[in-house]
Amino acid sequence: MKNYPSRREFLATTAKAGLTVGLVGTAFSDLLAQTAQAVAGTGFTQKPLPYAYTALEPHIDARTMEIHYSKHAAAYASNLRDAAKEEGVDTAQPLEQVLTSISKYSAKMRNNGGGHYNHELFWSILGAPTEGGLPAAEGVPAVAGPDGALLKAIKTSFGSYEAFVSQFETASKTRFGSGWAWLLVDATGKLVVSSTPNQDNPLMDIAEVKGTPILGLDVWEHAYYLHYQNRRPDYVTAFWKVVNWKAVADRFAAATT
Ligand code: MN3
Repeated sequence: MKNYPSRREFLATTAKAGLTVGLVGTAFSDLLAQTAQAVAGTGFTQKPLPYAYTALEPHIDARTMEIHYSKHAAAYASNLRDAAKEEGVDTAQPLEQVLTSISKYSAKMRNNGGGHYNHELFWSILGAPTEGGLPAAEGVPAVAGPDGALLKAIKTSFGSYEAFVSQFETASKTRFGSGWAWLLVDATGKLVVSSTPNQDNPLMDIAEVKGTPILGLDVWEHAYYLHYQNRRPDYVTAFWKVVNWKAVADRFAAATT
């Protein structure tokens, strides 16, 4: 699990945080080590959704996307900033830094820090369906499946793409109550499927299976109930139609180089 920001990005971040003076006399490699968990540096505020609410139809409907992004996810971000204020957490650091030592923080930080991170990742790995739905121009086009180094790693870790899909679907369908299914890169660089309850995720020090998530599926009822009601398995199957595999491949590359 290696994720080092470039020196330029690192200096830009620290300068913004007013910490540049503090760098004097500290080895740059030590500072890099401190930020080694940063996965593209998730902030403490919501990024704009990278496509229209309608972009994922018919697989994920616009009303669900609107409520999910503008109400549920917005609340996690807002409550995370409240928790950061209450617990004296520097919001200029990547959120990943907090998540990797989440056992030291409150339940409010765990639930909302995880909630915000998980949704930011989720929006980023979705894209307009390759078949059906609206024209790709209205959203980031999804890719039919993984290729290149990611596909090779999936085959090495699971035997085949189909075996990976089956394992991921089982994790999604059998997660009791609310939670997430994940494809993650573990400490040895291997791809692993896991699931977590509530808003926990594999970055957290309390997670049973730890690593860097590169693909996640929200299986809370709020993510699918309007369109699929109790049929979580149908939502899980439809998910593959709207995965932006280019974004997953970028996360894989960042987690393994
Ligand atoms: Mn959700």
